[in-house]
Amino acid sequence: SSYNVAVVGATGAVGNEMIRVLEERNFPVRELTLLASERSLGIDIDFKGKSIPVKVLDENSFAGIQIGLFSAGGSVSERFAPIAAAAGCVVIDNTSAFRMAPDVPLVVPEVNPEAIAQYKTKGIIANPNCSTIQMVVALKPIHDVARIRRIVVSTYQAVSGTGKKAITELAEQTRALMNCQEIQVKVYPHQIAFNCLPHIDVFLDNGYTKEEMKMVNETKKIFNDPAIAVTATTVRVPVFFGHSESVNIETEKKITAEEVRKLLATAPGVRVVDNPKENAYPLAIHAVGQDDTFVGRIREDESIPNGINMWVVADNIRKGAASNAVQIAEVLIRDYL
Ligand code: A2P
Ligand code: 11C
Repeated sequence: SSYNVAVVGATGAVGNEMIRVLEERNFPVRELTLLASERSLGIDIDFKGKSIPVKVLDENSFAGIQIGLFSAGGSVSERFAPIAAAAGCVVIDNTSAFRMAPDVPLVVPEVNPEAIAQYKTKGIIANPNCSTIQMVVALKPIHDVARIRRIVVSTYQAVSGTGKKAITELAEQTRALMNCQEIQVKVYPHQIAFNCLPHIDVFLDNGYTKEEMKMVNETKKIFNDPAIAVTATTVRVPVFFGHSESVNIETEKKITAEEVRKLLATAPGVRVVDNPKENAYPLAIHAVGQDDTFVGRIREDESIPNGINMWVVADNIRKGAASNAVQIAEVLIRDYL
């Protein structure tokens, strides 16, 4: 059978990739509805050789639609996801609006596909934050055998995580600076070209950013392990696509670097690239366009008895957002619809 699917935020960085991933993975789409704001009226987007006009999202957009992939920002999801669910559409929401709601599953198919069953209560499944997704894909196999007690993560995140406007801002600032011209600073509070900003999303009262606390709270929920200790520093870097992460873990049981390498070599969704002598390690430029999470620089943390360091890279728009959402939809139709 095939399904009527809507993409909400179809003209955005993630929404557009959702359309590409549906096409590439040959998701059984009967009819594809593309939704955005009135700013996008008149835009057509190709899907499987057909040009589809973008429609304006409103309360009546979801009649007859079975699956809605949402990526138009938290406030749009807060308002429209319940409306879609009430119309019988299962919402797979890429925003942070519902991730921590106790009756909304937060799912990475390689890690906790069984959680999808919970979708029936609200009709909503949440897609985690991009920086969380790639970290848990890499850590799940280790957690299963050695039990991770604590994670210390620092991220190097691409501007595409902020959306289309930020991609333009990095390109324009780079061009301007290379031509000795004045730059415009609009999307971020500071220049992003040739710079690193230890600031992603808004600052909270505890001194952390919201992005950092997403990594803490979402990891506990996805692993269904409130005891796991997580601390994060999230940094925006002048990279267009692909988030990189330095991940340090402390495990209950000793696990060697060689054992981690072996474990990850057969883990779903993981590709080990770890041959430093040949300068082989995961790179953002190699992860772009891929759905795997790349892991390398695997080594024992010699400062503690049971510690591992690694470098984890993925395409934030694909595995971090669009591909993970479509993979959730694939499990949903296989096991539930
Ligand atoms: P539009 O292009 O019409 O503004 P990005 O994260 O790359 O900035 O993209 C955001 C996506 O969310 C775009 O497709 C954008 O559509 C859509 N969007 C933003 N606000 C709304 C809204 N109020 N209603 C519908 N779609 C929205
Ligand atoms: C970034 N992680 O790179 C953010 C983007 O909660 O879905 C995704 C925000 C989210 O800026």
